[in-house]
Amino acid sequence: MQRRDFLKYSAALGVLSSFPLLSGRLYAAERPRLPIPTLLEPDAQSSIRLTAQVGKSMLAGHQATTWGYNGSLLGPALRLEQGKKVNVEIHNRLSESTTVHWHGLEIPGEVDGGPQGVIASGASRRVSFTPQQRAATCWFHPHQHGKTGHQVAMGLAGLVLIDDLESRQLMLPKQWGIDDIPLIIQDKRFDADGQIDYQLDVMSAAVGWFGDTLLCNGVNYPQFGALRGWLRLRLLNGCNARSLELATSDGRPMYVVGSDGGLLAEPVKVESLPVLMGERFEVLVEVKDAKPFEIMALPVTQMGMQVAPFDKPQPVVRIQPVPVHGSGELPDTLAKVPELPKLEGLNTRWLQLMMDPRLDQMGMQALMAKYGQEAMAGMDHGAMGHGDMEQMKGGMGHSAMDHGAMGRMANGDRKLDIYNANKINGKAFDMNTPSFNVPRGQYERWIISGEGDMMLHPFHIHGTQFRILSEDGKPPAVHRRGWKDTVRVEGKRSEVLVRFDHTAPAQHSYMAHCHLLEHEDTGMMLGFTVG
Ligand SMILES: [Cu+2]
Repeated sequence: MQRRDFLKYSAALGVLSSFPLLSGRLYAAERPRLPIPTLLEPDAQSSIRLTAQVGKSMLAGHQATTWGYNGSLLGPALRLEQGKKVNVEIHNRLSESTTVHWHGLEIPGEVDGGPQGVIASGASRRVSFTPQQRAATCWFHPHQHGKTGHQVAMGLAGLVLIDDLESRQLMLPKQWGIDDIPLIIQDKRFDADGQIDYQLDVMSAAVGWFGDTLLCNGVNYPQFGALRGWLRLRLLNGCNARSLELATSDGRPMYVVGSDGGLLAEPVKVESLPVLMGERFEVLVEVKDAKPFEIMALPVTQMGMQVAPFDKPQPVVRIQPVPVHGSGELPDTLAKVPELPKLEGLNTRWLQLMMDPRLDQMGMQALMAKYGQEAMAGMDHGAMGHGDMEQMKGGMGHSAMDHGAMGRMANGDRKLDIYNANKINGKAFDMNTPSFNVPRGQYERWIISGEGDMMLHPFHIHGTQFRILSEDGKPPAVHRRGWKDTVRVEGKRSEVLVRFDHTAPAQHSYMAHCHLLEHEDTGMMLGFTVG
């Protein structure tokens, strides 16, 4: 099935095409249009059908084999209603097992789609749930242990939009594909044949799999025809390992109205917006005049992520105003976000993220060997943990960085098992052994520590929308104080206030893990039960 079969172009382009004289001038002919994922709502039987399948997509000028839901790349946007039950029938037409995890949804462990919710090749699974949480932009993606990074890289990801009464009453832009648009941002790398070039190896297990091409809704640097007025962008960082920092090309501000789990109390104006892997933010930008602008991804100081072309700002999408006025507004107030409860006396859990020091060192050496010093750009200032920068530079010299040296290291006293080299509290992920049980309905304070390495670990917890108490040793930014399911951990400690309102048995435990997918796939994950 071709991508056009399920990714329909924006209706705003229909508006534009009624101005034929303008459209030729306004649209750069060579720039592809931003595909908008089809909205998929439950049918009369409250059912939605999702099929994970293989297809072909034009990516970076080549026909590449890609995977998608109900199409060849990415998937539809499911629109669900708070309090309304949905039955999702998931068919797996891939040649390998997969799972479908509902990232950000507060639903029972049985239907959460973690690594235990396996759907064999050719098989199907039906899950039913009723979202009770507030309006939010969530997403769904595979969670097949050891394969998540590959399956996401191949294209499996889709959005879940939850609506509620409060959100419907706001004057926010809400015409899908016209003034309410998703931007699913992902980087990819291609081999000489134009195929997606994925590896899970020492380098990617340490720093993550990253690419040299930025895609927005599956297309490199597309353009979108926007009404004059407020434009709502539902941003998803769908990259395996790359954190993003987004800004407009002309410096116009963005107003953050929502984070992972719902709307903020009021809009927060930002000049640029860091978005971690797995995170979503909803922002409004004002499209006032006829001047086009870009949403840009600025360089970030994350190991490996300043390799060219990401040493310079990269365009994500071009926003081209069309001569029609929009009707959405930026409200002064958005949603009720409750005050934090009293924190004294809460049960506290400690989650220490750990990387095998040999993986840390070998991964960075592999990165330097492949990309040179530029891969380390921005990383010189802080301590680098086990693989201290000066020691590494001194120790490697000029000639030690060949594969022989790597091989000798790998065959040292114990062979490094990369699939179990990342850990939490000293243990790599074990699907059969939940790490602890959390009483249902009770607040807990979880401290997630990244002390010991300087890697970025966006830490995600299933089954809950939490509140960030402190983030990497600092108070959270204002726009990160609402509902979240992912928190930044980068060398220091982060504290979150969690509560689980549904149960998760040992056979379908909830996961807590790093959302750098190659860290997750190589062990930086634990399962826990709620009951
Ligand atoms: Cu990590």
